[in-house]
Amino acid sequence: MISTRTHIAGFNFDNCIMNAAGVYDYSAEELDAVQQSAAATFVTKSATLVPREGNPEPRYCNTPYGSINSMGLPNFGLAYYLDYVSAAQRQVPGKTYFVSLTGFNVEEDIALLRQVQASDFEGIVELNLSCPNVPGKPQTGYDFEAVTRILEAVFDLYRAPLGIKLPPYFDLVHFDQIAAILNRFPLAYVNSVNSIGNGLCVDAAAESVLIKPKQGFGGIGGAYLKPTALANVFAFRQRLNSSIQIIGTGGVQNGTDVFEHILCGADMVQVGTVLHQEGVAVFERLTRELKAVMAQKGYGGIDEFKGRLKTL
Ligand code: RRO
Repeated sequence: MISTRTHIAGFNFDNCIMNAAGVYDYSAEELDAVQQSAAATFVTKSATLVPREGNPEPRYCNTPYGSINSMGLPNFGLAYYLDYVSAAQRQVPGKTYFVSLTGFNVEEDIALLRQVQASDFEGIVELNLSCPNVPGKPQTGYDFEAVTRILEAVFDLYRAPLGIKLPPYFDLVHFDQIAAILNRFPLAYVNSVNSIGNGLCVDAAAESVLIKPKQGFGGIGGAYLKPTALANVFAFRQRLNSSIQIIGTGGVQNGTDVFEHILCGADMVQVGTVLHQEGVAVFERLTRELKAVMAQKGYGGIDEFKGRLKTL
């Protein structure tokens, strides 16, 4: 029997594939669909203190090699997602869910975490430090002093399982620097990577950008992202304390891509663009394809190859 079981922060999951924050997780209907699929579990859309409409449309576009988005954090507000998870916890006891949060400053991050603490939430918090699409606001994950300040404040308050979603890094020195900071904190996991921020996709026929916000600049997802995502997973696995797990996100289109993320060190793999394109049936396909790769290689579980990428 081939198993794709995994564990994050001491919680067990029957599968190692789930949605990435921001895809199929905006509304109760979308979250219901993920719950009814072969996905391990769900993470909610990154929630803010108050509901947000997000950026003007068109704000998402598929491209030949992936996608560009500038959603601008549309969400129903944290209370909505906590209510949804609370009901899910009652309906399926023993199952663990992720809630993604993002504040616009450290005070808001703390207020969001206090709201989580005041609820009956029993799952894992993912703090998004990497939204690339809020006009006028840089990605927190590129400001290492801000990351330090936020994590100091967060862990002064919050001791339940918490991971962070990071932007992609592109320089080995930056991996050294950010990993040294992260290793000071009791993080459950690091999720690498968010979309590549502020790419630009062009419609040559129309001589136009594809999306409306920010003059067409947006986060790049899909196949373009895989080498960068794998580099981030592998670089972090080499640098982070072994107690900090890794969720690999970026560029997954098939079971071999999931296998590659795990080989580089991912404990769980999230899918965004391909989920947006194919819908929740993609979880069954990816799981079947991953199992086929494992069967062909003679692996019975993901621990047999996790983090075992060979270098030359
Ligand atoms: O909502 C978005 O525009 C968005 C977010 Br919060 C994020 O973390 N990553 C992304 O590509 N888009």
